Amino acid sequence: MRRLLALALAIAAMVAVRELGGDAASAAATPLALGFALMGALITGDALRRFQLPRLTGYLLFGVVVGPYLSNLITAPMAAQLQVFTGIATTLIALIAGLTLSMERLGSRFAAIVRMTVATLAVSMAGVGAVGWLAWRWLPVAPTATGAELLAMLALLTVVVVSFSPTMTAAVVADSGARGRLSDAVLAIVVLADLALLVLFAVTMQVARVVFDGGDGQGAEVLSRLAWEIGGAVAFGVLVGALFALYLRYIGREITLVLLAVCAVLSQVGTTQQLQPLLAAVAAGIVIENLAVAQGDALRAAVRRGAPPVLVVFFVAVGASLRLDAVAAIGASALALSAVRLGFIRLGVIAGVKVSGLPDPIRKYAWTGLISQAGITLGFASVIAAEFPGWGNQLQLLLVASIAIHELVGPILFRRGLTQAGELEAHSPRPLMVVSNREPYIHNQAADGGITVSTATGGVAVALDALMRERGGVWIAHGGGSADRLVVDASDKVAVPPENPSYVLRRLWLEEPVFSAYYGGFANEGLWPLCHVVDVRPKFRSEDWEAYKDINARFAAAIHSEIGATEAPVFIQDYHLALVAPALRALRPDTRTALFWHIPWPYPDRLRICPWRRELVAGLLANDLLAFQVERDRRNFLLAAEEELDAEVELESSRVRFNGRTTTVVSVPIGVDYDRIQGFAADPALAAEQQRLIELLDLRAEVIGLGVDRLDYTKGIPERLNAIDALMAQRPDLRGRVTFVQIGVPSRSDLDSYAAIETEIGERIKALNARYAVPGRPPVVTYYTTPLGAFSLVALYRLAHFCIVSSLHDGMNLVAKEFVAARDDERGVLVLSALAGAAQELEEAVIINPYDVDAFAAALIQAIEMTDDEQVRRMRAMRKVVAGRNVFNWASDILEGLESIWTKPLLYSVRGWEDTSV
Ligand code: GDG
Repeated sequence: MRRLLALALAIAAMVAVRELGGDAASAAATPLALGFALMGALITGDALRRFQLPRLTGYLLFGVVVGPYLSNLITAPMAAQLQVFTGIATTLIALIAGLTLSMERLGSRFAAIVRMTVATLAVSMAGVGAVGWLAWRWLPVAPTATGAELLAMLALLTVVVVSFSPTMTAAVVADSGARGRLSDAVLAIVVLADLALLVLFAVTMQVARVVFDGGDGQGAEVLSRLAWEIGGAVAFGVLVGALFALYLRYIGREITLVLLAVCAVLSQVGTTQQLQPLLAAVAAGIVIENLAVAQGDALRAAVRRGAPPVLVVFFVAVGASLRLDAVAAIGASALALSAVRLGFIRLGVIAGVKVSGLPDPIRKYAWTGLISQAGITLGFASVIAAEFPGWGNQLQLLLVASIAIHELVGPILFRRGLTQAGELEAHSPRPLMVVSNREPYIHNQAADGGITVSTATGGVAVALDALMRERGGVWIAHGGGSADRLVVDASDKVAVPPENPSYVLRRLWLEEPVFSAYYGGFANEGLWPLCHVVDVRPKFRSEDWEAYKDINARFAAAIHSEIGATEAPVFIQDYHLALVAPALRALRPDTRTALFWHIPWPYPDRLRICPWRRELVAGLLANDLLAFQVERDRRNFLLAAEEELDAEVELESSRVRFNGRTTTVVSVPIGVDYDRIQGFAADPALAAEQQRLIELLDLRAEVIGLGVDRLDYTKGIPERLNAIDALMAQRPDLRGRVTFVQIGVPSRSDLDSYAAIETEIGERIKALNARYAVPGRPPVVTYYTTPLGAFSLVALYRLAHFCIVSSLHDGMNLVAKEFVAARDDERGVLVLSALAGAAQELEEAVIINPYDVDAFAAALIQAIEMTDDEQVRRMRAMRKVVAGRNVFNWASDILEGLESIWTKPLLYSVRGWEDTSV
């Protein structure tokens, strides 16, 4: 019923529009008519999308079907206004085509793409021209023509028949969400080819004018007109583009509006001054794209906002102007022409790939992207018809009929080509290359001579392993296990996971003393304390720096040798590998890399401690995407890029331009594998494991507190012990009733600073236990330094009444999130340092300052005495955050961000968690 009512309303409105359009009030009716066309076309486009067809085919079909009725609906004054609108639309589309041609993105491939374009054009034009010559007398244009006249007509026919549609190509890519080399290359080829064809068309038109209108003594005039039409258009486009780029850079407001105004100017000035408006628009687009690189995000957002209605109207108009009657009248010739065109384009692509060396998907599928024809071809045809009414009209009819075929078939075939080349979103993601210092599987020699495999502990390694199992690919890491060499093949690879191999682990053998200088030295005695605000002096030694550079270069060489033809994106982990990207780029300029910096980034004054800070910042800027844990780190990095390198930083879009490259810098907080932890929590074996832990750790106390840390001076363990000391001093009634379990896994113990903290913690715990011992009751602190399995850890998290994370400075801190993920009973209190990244997200924790002993002790009391209701309220809120941003969201935000940097709008936004149900 409602649908019928809506239909009746729509019909009534259309009639009203028609009435309005008849009189002077037509100005109001035009937008209304436009609105109806928009709505109808959008619905048709959406319907076709369900059948895996491009939306724009829907708009076209809508235009074809409704076209004849539109001419009834739209009155003459309205049509004139719409003409202006479609003028702007066509120019915007040409401008968008120009915007796709980024020299930076195409980089080293640009020369290859130019060669490919030239070869494809040369072969297709030669082929179409030759067949046209042979078949001329059968073509319904001017069969009896001979000599110069025939040549001029043939030349025009060839240029127009071969021409392509950047708009349709770009629209299919955008509509299908395709990304990859094929879509990149096809877009560039189409734009470059059409630029060349626009010039050729202008030249050929001048020749035709001389031939048909008598060219005696007009040589100079012809040349000057040509220079004006082409040179003037390019110059005007470049000027407008440069002005707009300046506007973007220095003002940057209301960009969508200004963009449309720029298109109106290009279209109006172009038409009235006899400049080629489309050529000017493409030129402007190229200039804007390549001058305002850092403003790319804002620009793309503006295009995204402004383009859809314009595109819909454009395609409907094209659809409405399609002459199906022409197809019927001269269908055979048009079909033959299409077949010849397609055949030679395919040959051209084969030749192009030969001379350019572009990779496989391009050889196989590029031709599908070169079929569509639309605005530019129609434009050419109508110019010819207008200037040469006799044979020009005949030619136009023939061209329009074949355009109709290409317009309908092209997008469908291109979408299929993209699907088959694996560039559509629906396709399974591409293999991945993960690079980290530490390996996910370690083979060790057992005492009995056998070989054991252990997995790396820690949430990140587990999550990346899960990701690799799903996507496949190669993980490159240092082989540190005693039996690692025994299980690899001749190229140092082993398939993992051992029980069900699904990806490859490639091991690097990093020998002493270089390894220690790189790992223990530069990374852990230099960068680690540099990036954490703690009282440990960073040590920077030249020999460590040399080792660091050397080993980073070895990682890069391994990536280069492994990546082969896979074009896998490279995901680099952490501060050990800051210089991998520049070394890799020297070997392989167009690899896509992202680096995640797991620890904080120092503020500018602290960064200045590092003698090689500039090399570090520049090295990180060799990545396409650089991600930090929290906004504070991202900001500090952007400051460093500005202050140390004078790089161009666009704060809003987070893009940094340095050394001719652009890097997107984002903050993407890491999460935990929430579902896996939930799975452990629900496991029936959990109760037995808890019982085992109660006995192992002597957990008889009424209240259990918990801390789980690598023994690192950044984790604030002595400060935690200070607070427990203060608590026991202030509240003797709690002695013997509260036990605090500290799981402290030694790490980096061969460095002095770590050995010192281990000793200090051991002694402090002993002293505490002696001071507050209650005979017959459990100790104040139970200290356990053997690593536990992940399942045991979850069992322990669920035994605790509260968990303390008291880092002095921490990138994120996964323990805080793991504790929350494990508590589906919605009980337990998280006492969390404000200085850990996690505190920015887990606002409902009891937030402490580890340096403020008394307040810290008071927070412990608050945790111990917290009511059930309050525990539930806080835990619920925190669980929502942790569930909504799990480690897979983290990885896919980074990887999707990396893959879409060039092919999709650059607006990078981190997945929101607000709507997640827990
Ligand atoms: C860096 C940043 C950032 C600990 N003991 C055992 C065990 N663990 C696991 C925990 C947790 C991981 O180790 C420790 O992660 P953290 O985040 O707490 O700290 P870092 O090692 O310093 O990590 C840090 C992190 O990178 C990720 O980006 O959050 O800020 O410093 O997953 O569960 N795991 C097992 N047994 C143990 O005994 N199985």
